[in-house]
Amino acid sequence: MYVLYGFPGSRTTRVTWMLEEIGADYEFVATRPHSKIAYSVNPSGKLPALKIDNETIIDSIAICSYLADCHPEAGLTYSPGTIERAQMESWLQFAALDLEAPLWMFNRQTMILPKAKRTPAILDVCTEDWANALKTMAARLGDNTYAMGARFTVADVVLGHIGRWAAQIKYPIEPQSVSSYFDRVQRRPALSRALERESAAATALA
Ligand SMILES: N[C@@H](CCC(=O)N[C@@H](CS)C(=O)NCC(=O)O)C(=O)O
Repeated sequence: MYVLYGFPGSRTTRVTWMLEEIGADYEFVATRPHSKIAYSVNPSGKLPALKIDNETIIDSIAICSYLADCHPEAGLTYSPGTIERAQMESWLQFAALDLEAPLWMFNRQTMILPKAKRTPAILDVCTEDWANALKTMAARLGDNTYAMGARFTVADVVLGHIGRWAAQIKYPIEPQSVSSYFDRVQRRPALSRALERESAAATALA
């Protein structure tokens, strides 16, 4: 059985979403970043982390990819060495480096860091980088239903989660094709189940 250590409503949600997509049996241990429990699974104290027997995987995208690989019957990835796999990995890197990086920096600079550590001049750079990444995303998506075309994959879980995060902090989502794509992937029943599971676990944090 998988044991997910995570903070509800954070990057953890993309892993909970994946676990629901594959129909896995899992325990959800709700904890805060930098808690004693968080340090017991990740030397940085960051979350999420996934425990499988005595092994632990950290970094949400690595965890999601691993889960997709371990459950080929769910059809959420492609075999290593195929062009499709390389293209899907490219989407995952785009998600982490082009989309998530400016979003995370903006989020930290406006809501997380203490005021004395903030650098307001960086906000315009984040907003510009984010807007440019969304334009690139629109061009890459074209008329596709999902990142990889007609097939929903782990890339859509990660991208969809980033879209949800951006909407939560009211970051602009343009053009409309990207906004519609985010709406489409966020309608997955597995995401609703993941959010229910997280909100039930969140009560343990209160
Ligand atoms: N690359 C890691 C980043 C993990 C991360 O930064 N998680 C946040 C919660 S969403 C956290 O633990 N933040 C605490 C910190 O930045 O010190 C991943 O994708 O899992």
